[in-house]
Amino acid sequence: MAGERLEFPKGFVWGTSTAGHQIEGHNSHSDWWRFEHEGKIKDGTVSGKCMDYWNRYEEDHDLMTTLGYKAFRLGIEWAKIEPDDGRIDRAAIERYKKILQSLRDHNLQICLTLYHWVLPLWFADKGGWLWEDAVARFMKFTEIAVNEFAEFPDLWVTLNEPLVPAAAGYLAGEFPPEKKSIKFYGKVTGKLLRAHALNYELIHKTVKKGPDGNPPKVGVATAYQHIVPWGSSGPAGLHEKIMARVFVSGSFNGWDGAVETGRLKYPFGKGAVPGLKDSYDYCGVNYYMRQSIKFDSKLKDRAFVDFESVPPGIEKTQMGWQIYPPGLYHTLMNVWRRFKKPIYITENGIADDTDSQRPKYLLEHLAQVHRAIKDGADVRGYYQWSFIDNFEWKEGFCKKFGLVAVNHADPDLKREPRPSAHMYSEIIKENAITSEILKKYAPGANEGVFGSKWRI
Ligand code: IFM
Repeated sequence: MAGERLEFPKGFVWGTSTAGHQIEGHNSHSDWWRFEHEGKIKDGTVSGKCMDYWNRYEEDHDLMTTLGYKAFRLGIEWAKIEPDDGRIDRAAIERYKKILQSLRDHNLQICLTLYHWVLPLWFADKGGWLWEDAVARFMKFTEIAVNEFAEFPDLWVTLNEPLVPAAAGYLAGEFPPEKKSIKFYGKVTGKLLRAHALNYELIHKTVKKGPDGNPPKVGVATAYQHIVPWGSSGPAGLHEKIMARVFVSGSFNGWDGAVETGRLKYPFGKGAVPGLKDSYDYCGVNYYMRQSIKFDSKLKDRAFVDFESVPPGIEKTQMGWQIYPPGLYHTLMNVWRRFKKPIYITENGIADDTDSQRPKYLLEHLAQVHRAIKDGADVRGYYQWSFIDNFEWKEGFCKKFGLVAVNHADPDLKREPRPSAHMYSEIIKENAITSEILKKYAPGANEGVFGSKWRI
């Protein structure tokens, strides 16, 4: 075992990932802020001052550089920039510029997300994404943001996981605005596809050169689960196979298919969308889990499908998600075959308050990234979710995704790197997973990293 190494390509981008609402704090005037104050968060918390990144960004960037991290993904909050309809808060823009400049000063590459699920209250009250002016008004905001922040991003993410707010907010009724309608899901997704296409064009028109002197790199951070049928026998098994296909084609295949062809299909709409075809300069992959589609006769209102069950022998995270590293490999290979564009893993991580699973999770997933690169996929970078513990939407603060622990209840909000934060530093320094790193942090991962365990 000693002396083994999985070497990454020279110049591989090693970063961490976050989103505005989940770490900044001081976010009011938004649909999520209202939702939190209506008591809709499972652990009863509200985002409040959150991790106060808004004020402590210098300290956080210092810590990133001390740890040797090379890149950072962050988001901007529309509700901070346009808290009331048509009122632009200059101070918020200036603060974002300071944050971005500080990242530059720390020599950290910047990946900037324009939309990560949160809407200003005034916009939500007009109907959110269902409002007929939704796309036009979103574009007014992004025009300001793209002009103001043009010089900074190495990577632009127009939308984060667009199918999540569409499905959780308009189909499953779990996120604001808590609607339950396939028609709304389709309509909202169609609008998000249009919004992406328009932003792709806007960024290319506005920004001639990125920090590396080349044209800007624009994409979407897409959530891909590795979806498989559970494998029951008889009619239940047939239902599982059919539903697995339906989910794949109604979700990321539907989204990616629309970007590939430039055309919308049911349930997202129909016809061509100007500028949509081929509107990825890179593919952003967010991968966390496998989902096994299991027939359950009791779940009539969910098409008799149980998504949550975990097959025997598979470990799960504190979110209840299946840990399945080869799903990342298959996702990367599928995305590569489909688009033949550079790929960045814009998110991958685990909720684990004690850091007992994270080192192994991280090593085994990175080994699959390495495997995909070896098999020809042009994977250029990896952003671990998350740099620090974050406000995890409906779960509140109880789910800890951070490499760096922050206790929201601690008045000092002290930053304490978990062991995996140091392990990540060592991987970055080596630009490789080595048997020494593995032995030090997660000896149990040997078969899943250097062995054949996950070569499936
Ligand atoms: O915290 C989220 C993030 O906002 C989007 N992707 C998944 C993460 C973990 O659930």
